[in-house]
Amino acid sequence: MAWFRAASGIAKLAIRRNLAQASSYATRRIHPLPSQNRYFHSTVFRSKAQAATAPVPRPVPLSKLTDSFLDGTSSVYIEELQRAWEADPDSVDESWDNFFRNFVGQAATMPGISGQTIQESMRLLLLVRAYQVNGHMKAKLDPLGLEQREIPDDLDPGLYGFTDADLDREFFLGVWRMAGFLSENRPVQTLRAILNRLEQAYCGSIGFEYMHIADREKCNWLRDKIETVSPMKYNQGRREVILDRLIWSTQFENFLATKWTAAKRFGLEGGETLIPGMKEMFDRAADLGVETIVIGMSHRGRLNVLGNVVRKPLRQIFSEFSGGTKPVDGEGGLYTGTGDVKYHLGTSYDRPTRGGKRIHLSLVANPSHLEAVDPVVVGKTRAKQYYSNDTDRTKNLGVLIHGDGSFAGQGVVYETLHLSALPNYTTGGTIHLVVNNQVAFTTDPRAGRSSQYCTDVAKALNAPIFHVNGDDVEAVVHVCELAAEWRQTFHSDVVVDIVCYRRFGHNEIDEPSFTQPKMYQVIRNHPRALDIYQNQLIKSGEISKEDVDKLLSKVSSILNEELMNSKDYVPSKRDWLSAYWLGFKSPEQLSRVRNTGVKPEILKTVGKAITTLPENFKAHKGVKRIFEQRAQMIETGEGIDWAVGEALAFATLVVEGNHVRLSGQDVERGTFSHRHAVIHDQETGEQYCPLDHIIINQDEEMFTVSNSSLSEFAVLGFELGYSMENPNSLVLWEAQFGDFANGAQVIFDQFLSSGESKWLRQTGLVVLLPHGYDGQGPEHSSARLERFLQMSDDNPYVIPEMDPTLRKQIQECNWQVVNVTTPANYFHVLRRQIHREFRKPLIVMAPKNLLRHKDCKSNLSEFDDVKGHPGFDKQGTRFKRLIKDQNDHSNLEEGIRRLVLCSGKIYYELDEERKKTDGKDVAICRVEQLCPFPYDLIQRELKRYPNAEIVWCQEEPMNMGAYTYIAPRLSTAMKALGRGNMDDIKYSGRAPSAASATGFYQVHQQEQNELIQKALQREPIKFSH
Ligand SMILES: Cc1ncc(C[n+]2csc(CCOP(=O)(O)OP(=O)(O)O)c2C)c(N)n1
Ligand SMILES: [Mg+2]
Repeated sequence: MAWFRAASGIAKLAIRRNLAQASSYATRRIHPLPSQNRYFHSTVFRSKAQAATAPVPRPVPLSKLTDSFLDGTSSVYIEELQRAWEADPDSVDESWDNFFRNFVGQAATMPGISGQTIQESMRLLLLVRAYQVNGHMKAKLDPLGLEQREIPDDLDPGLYGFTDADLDREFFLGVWRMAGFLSENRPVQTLRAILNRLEQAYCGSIGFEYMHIADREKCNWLRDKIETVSPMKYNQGRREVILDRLIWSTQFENFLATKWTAAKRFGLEGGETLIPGMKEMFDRAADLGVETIVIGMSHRGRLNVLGNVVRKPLRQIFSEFSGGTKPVDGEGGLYTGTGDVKYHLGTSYDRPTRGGKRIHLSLVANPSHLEAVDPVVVGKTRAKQYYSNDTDRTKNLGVLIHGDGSFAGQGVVYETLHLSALPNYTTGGTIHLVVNNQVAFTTDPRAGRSSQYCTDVAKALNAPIFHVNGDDVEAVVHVCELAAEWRQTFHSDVVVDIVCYRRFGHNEIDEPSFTQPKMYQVIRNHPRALDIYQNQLIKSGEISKEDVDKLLSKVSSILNEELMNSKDYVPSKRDWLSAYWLGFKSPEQLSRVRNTGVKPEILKTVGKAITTLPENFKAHKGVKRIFEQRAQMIETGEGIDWAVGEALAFATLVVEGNHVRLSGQDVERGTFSHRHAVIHDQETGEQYCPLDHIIINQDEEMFTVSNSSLSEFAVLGFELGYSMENPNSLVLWEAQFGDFANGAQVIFDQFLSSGESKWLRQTGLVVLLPHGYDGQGPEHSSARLERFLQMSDDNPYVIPEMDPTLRKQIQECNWQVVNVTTPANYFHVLRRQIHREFRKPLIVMAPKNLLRHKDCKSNLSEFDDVKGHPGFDKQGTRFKRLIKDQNDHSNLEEGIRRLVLCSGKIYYELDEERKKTDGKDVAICRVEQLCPFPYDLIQRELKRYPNAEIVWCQEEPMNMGAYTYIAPRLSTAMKALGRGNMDDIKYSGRAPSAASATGFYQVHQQEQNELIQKALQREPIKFSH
């Protein structure tokens, strides 16, 4: 049984080569069965014929497996197996085949033979595995050396019975289908050498965490990179580049610190190796096919990234330090918005790479709210992929830079990570870089998170995590490159955790020793990463001190030169238009009002396409009925309901070449089972989306409707980022119920309502928020209309220019808020988003019971642009900002005693009650667009009813709904006409309330009844509220 002993690698390799030439064997090895490859629990069945010749394995009790192993039962069994194998290698199980191939024919007396036993082999495997799983726990990650971590027992060779006496014995580790240490083609090594290399690979400056990844192929890929035969080493040329980049990163902060001592810049000192790391990552990504990178990051090191990585001109950065951002004259006018602090601004540039390519980098503007920009970056990346036809998602990459505190603490991180593999949201992997300076403002990690690492959240995604000591610039560069390779190979997320420190306070005027005295004692005496690296290179003789000094002085003279140039720096072009946005107007440029009606033939054609199902498609009978009714609506041109109105808007926009994307929870069917944008074959489960079949050879993604993950913050952020890429797209996010939108409040506050003003970036994103009081309790009634109106920036006391040819009211406002009541008006407001020369967010209070309301119907003639049809005027057919009373009122109705103004579905209830009570002397007008306030149309109605008492009717409580927004504006409109003031606006609605609605249905009905009665009561309303 001498062959059992492990022997020299050379002999084994020769055998392997011989065996590999036998074709059946080679094929099996090269093409593993897919089932084996993909799933953990898999069984490989052998053919019956083979099974018949193979000996039937008998169980061997462990007690029998002695050190010499091959005695007793086992040896008999193995001898039998060996004979069978010699006769036909295919007759035994593959694992035994492998076993014999490894060991057969070796001379027992070859030099270096150690007498490796099967137990030792198994223990050694466990030891290697322990390093793979837990090696990172022993890695030297903390540059300050303050970290106290218990080293897990399983990294101790003694645990496996190895002693000093074993250190110079040779062992063979090969395991079938393994990479790295355990691969079969590794030579026999002494235990000492194995341990050394394990320590180097897993416990040096890099802690690799990847054993949570279930996919064997991915783990093997990583093992190949980590467990190399000898440690990775950069050549001199690369080292010089790394040094140069580290000098730039360090000098940049230094320069700002000396020139603007009191300015806040959230410096990168202590984490300067981020810059060479990022640059290498981008170079490597470019080598591997990436053309565009969208970057999101917060305050820390942002200016350094802008200057050194994105290459925003240094003179511009310095000029902003000296005097802030300056208004620019040029094509877009002087519009500057409110501006923002310099460490929030975004920018984009084309940057050459080391490999001689060019890569387009854009850093997305972001608010102070940490991590809020994450989904925005991912959405923008996805949009770039769509527009550049990047179907394998290898040309456009998203990179997010996080802080340790925020990565662990902010929920949106998890929400964003969970979009990463969803078919309609994936971007083929985001690279995450954490600047882990081991403190968040004044909070220590032990108070800031419960997990060991700040990156543990990414394990949920099976992302590999590379922790790296931020003082070891080469290690940082190495893992950054590796991250780029991972992303381009596996198209999934990867995390680099740069463990560093923060040399100064949270910002430059903050005193860190108040709260971290010990840490800062160490930091004060700690050398900079640059000093460490340059000393290392000088010591090894790779670079001379003089050369280092030359590099240092070159960088500082360029910095000084740029400072000089910054004094008269004038930005040459407006920074807010990206390529697709050329020609779009700024808020101060006049833009034309356009017709949103559509030719009747087109309406009929697309109407047919969206109401026809494929012949053999077995739709649910309820859905089939709905589609038959829809077809009927198009056919007759009558009774078009909400869903068809919406589908017509989408379809006509698609026909005109626009991209339409609707996402949100359950939007495919629609929360209220009304949309049915995707239909399921009841027998095959196959899906059909009628809106994918509007034009011939329609691109699959041109119309996209997609159920999202159950997230508001990340999904809304994603769609916002998506919408910012190209103006020729209608991007919509729908909340399940409107009140859930507050889960995404940061996106509304920080981006949607104020993004254009702060960062000069437009978006036409549409937000659909189901709203309306149906007696379903506090949580499902209100989309908190008041919040959106309160954030609107139109002045309540100034009537702007309202002449249609001069009007810029919407352009000057931060967003539009509508509560639309007819399918046709919904159609037009959606189309208006695209048929204009600027983009503005649109908040829609979407209906619930109007989706099926018998009166909430429109005729096809209201959608077209035919002269004489309803709604057609000089400019064509358009969205009605206000719908006047439906009775045939003339321009002057002196007999009308009351004008009830309202918005949304309460209109239908008021109208019904008016019919019941024969209230012919009451006019009811619908304010369809609440913001910006339609002063012109309101005044038109005030003039029409000169004697009418003016009532604002709403179903929301007084402190909610539109009342507080409407009242001052209506009063401004009234005052201008001499029709009274605030006291003359009579309120009919619910009383102020903490909860948005009652949970008792009967109370709801009673309240609803009372507010309707009050709005229509015969006698004048005594009090204004
Ligand atoms: C959502 C949010 N909460 C609180 C803050 C206030 N804040 C600004 S920086 C900071 C600490 C961030 O720590 P970390 O993520 O570790 O980044 P670092 O500043 O250490 O680079 C805090 C709490 C914020 N900007 N955003
Ligand atoms: Mg931190």
